[in-house]
Amino acid sequence: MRKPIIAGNWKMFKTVSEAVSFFSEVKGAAEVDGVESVICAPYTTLPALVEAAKGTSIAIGAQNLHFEDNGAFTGEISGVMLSDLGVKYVIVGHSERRAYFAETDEIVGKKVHAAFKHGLTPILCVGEKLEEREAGETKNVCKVQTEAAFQGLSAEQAAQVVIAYEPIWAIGTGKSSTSEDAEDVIAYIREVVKGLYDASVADAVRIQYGGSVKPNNVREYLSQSNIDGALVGGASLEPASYISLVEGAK
Ligand code: G2H
Repeated sequence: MRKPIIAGNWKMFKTVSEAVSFFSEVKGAAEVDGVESVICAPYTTLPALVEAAKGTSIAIGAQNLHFEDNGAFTGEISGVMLSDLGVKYVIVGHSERRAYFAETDEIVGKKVHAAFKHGLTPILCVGEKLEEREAGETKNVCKVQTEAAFQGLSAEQAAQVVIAYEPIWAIGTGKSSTSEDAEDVIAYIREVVKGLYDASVADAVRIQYGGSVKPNNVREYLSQSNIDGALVGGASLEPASYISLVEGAK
């Protein structure tokens, strides 16, 4: 059985004091048996959050990493640095990074490898733009992105990847994919993983839905048999809302 995983993606929100105050409110309440709870926060808040999360079951994640370990890459942060902090997860290939920071499938693939090299679990984002959806290209886009990101991974690594299917037109827009549509695409992504490896890897991989997930729709998504969790932006920023999301994944 795959353990449901709720991951908050704070994007570029929260100072250190705001992050610490949030954590003190969700500690305990956002620790629910049988649900994995992850907070992917801005780099500046990670040391304080990792410290605050000690002794809790909430894991801390980053939202990006560079694929090299170190070097002349002004402003970048590497997997070595994240792992040294005690970070457990890292979001890779979020559509905002693909769109605003020119991340290609090739770069995303290198980042997935860098995450594993340093003991971090990647949350790999895939998903189609509105025009791709309208052109009937949704599944093909997800297939190409998934295959590129999994290239060169061992079966053992592949089974640990968390995939987040985020239709880009549903991100932060209040428009969410229906749970049936999301299930259809996510079941297809699982088939893609099966094609790359085998049924046991495909059965182990956890696939989240992301895009305007809220406390009032999280249960509906998670009731679908292939949807194993949610990657949540806006609704993960308030403590009460985050707690409801984790409870909703029970
Ligand atoms: C999609 C999601 C989190 P939101 O980016 O990754 O954001 O829940 O605000 O649509």
